[in-house]
Amino acid sequence: MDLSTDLWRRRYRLMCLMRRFEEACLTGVGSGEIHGELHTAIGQEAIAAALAEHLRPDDAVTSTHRGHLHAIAASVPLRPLLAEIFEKETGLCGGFGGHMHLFSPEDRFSTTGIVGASLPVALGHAYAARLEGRDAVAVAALGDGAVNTGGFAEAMNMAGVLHLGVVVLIENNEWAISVPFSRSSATATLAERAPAFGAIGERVDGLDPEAVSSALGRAFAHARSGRGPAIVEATCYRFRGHYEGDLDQYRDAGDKHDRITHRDPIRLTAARLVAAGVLSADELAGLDASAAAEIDQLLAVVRDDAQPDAATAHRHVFATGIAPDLGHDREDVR
Ligand SMILES: Cc1ncc(C[n+]2csc(CCOP(=O)(O)OP(=O)(O)O)c2C)c(N)n1
Repeated sequence: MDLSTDLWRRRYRLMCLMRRFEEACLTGVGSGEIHGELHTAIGQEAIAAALAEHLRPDDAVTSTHRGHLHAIAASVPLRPLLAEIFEKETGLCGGFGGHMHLFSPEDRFSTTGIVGASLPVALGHAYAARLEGRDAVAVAALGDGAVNTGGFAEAMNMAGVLHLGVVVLIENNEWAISVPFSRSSATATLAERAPAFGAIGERVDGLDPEAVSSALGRAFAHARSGRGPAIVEATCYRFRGHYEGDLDQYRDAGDKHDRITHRDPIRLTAARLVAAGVLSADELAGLDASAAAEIDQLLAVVRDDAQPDAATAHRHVFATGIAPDLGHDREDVR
């Protein structure tokens, strides 16, 4: 089989799988199985799918409150990932973290709900790789809002000073909750801030997996070769509200409808592949059907998993063995 056809097959299926995964999470919100604010990245699949193509097993990825797809890109196993989101004891963190707190040390993957806080953690990974003599890259995936935090500027400067192998993947979906990018950035793009930090930077169409993958290829090569940090700003649009339950009254309803209908990265990719004769509409439908079946099966398994025992609710609340005993002991605090 033609290599590029095979690449497109994998890429397209992964985008579909990511969409179906997020839809499974929506099901859990609707049924009341998932509690709290759930943030999906529906509409942003092309970016995470492209990221998956560049990661080596020893690379690290740090992400945000909108981190499901980055976890999939980082090869975090789907069963414990979905189980954590569904708050099950089979989850990555035993169901204690929930959807915003996904940690998989084996995959060097973590998220944080604190906006802007994923980048300093990526710096730690990159510095550790340097000390261990590995040419691993640390990716910090974050949103356009995170770029305006103080921690972002501090961490970027340090990455530049130390020439750390950090790739900053900014998903510019035009909104930070209800604040539009156009009213929160002093620069027309975020990529153009890169030189201030001794980094390279470029902006790409985040609806086009090929464009994102090419830009990431350049960024990874730069970071891996010890030349310092790289920024890729991928433009996109989130299809859902900021979180499930957000009334989303700050965005123009007509524009939103238009984007979802005409600027869906999965549909755009499918149309391009068919037009170029790379894959047929039937083949594409088959790839989506197989991704949907995989997620349906996974959802059924996870739904059957048990929730953590209520008696363990205080586990991980109090540190044991590392601090002076203050009298409020762990297992007996129930
Ligand atoms: C330090 C901090 N400030 C504020 C918040 C509240 N908050 C949660 S998400 C968010 C917006 C983030 O926007 P962006 O970085 O663009 O990511 P997106 O949600 O668009 O993916 C804010 C302000 C937070 N979690 N942490």
